[in-house]
Amino acid sequence: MPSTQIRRSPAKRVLAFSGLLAGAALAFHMTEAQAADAPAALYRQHCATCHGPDRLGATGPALLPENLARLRKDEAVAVVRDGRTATQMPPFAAALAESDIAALVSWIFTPVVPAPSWSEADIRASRIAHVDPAALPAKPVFDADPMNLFLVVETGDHHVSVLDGDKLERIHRFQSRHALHGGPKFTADGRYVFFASRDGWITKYDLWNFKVVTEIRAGINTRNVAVSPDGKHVAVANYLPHTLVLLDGELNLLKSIPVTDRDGKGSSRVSAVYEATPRNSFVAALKDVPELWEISYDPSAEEIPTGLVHDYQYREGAFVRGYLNPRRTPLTDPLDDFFFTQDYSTVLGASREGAGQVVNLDARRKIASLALDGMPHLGSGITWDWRGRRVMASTNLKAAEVTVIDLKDWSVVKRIPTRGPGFFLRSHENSRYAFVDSMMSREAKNTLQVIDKNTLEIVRELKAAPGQTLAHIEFTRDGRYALASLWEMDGALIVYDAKTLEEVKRIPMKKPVGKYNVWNKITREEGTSH
Ligand code: DHE
Repeated sequence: MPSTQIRRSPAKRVLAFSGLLAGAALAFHMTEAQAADAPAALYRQHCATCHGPDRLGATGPALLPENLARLRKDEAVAVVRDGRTATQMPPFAAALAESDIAALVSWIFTPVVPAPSWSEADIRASRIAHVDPAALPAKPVFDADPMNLFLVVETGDHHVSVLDGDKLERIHRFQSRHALHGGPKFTADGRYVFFASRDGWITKYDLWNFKVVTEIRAGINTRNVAVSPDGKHVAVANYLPHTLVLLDGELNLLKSIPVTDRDGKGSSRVSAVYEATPRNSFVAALKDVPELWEISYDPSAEEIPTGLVHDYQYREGAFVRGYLNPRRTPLTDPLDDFFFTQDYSTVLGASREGAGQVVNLDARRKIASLALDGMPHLGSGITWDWRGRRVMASTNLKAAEVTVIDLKDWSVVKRIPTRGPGFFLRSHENSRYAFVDSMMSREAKNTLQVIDKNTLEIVRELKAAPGQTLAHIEFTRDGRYALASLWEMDGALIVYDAKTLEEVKRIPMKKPVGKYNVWNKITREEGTSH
């Protein structure tokens, strides 16, 4: 409190006695006040754009003690100084003195006062109904095949483009919330799509009428959203507050579940939540507690003992309805992300610090370890049949390789060396190729590598200009074309013929981070993320 300091300080008394010294005393106090405010000023100058003016997160995560629980201060200093692998956090060593970095880090570990919160009342109050869905026609307002549309998330100017996947032309473009992250999620009929922004906004969009229907802010810092195929249940994974939020299809709050461990003590961020159609459930990985949660959205779900819901002590005879209540599976390490086998019985999970884990959702226990270290990006994993075996493959954000794993015995079939660590791996059932980027490598981020899914060898490289980023592929519905992102402010979608691998056309876009084909998503095509 600078004003309190001024009242108490000896220099203030000097100021009262001598008008001559007043200027100097004032100058002294200004400096003192400025010193107290220095980390905040540094934050405003260097960090606020990505982490939010109030430290509540934007494109970057929230910088609050609650969010930094798993990070030591010396590690935080290193992150600010050297940047962070696998994120967009740049190094500040050239811009900030070591003492400034230390002051900044100490400051972000101090609580924001008053503590930020996002209550059920806040969630409810944030809901905006833009249009009455019943008043909109239940058929597309355009001629293109509604099942072969692409949505392209352009974070350059926070817009979403809609492409006709047959003509490969843009048919609509609309403004989105700031910094959408994760894949948008479609209802099974392809009409509605749900987006999540990093700052907690969930948007329901009517793709047949090109209209934002409803929005709600489900959290302060959000990871992703999952939606049941009928569009009646929506789950939101939050980093801040530590909640998993359940909404109905009109984005009314059903329940905000505080995410704590079984004895209710340790609380946790939610790493990610995904929908598991054959199980009528959402499955969520927790970042700070070694548990995997499964939450049924089937109103007739069988009862479960409360011991599996929240109490550490199993209380015999105490049951709750399974509907919208988490069932816990204890793990050896918390998970940062995971991948479902095609039948959704099993989860392959990865954690930044520990080894990979294979978890059976019915047995509700870990059944094997995975020989995966570094940071596999399992949410981007794909599967295909390889020599009579079903395999899955994943990039690794810390290692220059694609790892191919046998889904029967969890062994590593092959480690395919790539130009650099990559984010996204993509294919299509009708394509013999899988495309992988190296976007975490400064030198190779302009290169897409093409893997032959039969020989497991790299067979081709597709390059943008040096310094540019080329990443994230999605195929057309029939697998004939592969669309890649030239990830620049004046960027483009580059359309490749998926057989000849020749460039077919470019569609200008503003930093198109991701693109999503309606058919591939709703049919859970084996070559794309779900
Ligand atoms: Fe993502 C999806 C986690 C940084 C672009 N990212 C996901 C998903 C997870 C995840 C769990 C799956 C959610 C879903 O689709 O429902 N991402 C993380 C991280 O932990 C990480 C490394 C750190 C962080 O900042 O959160 C991270 N991600 C990034 C980026 O820096 C990227 C490249 C740019 C950006 O816009 O933030 C980025 N992530 C994406 C994209 C998807 C995604 C484009 C959707 C992929 C898809 O095709 O489904």
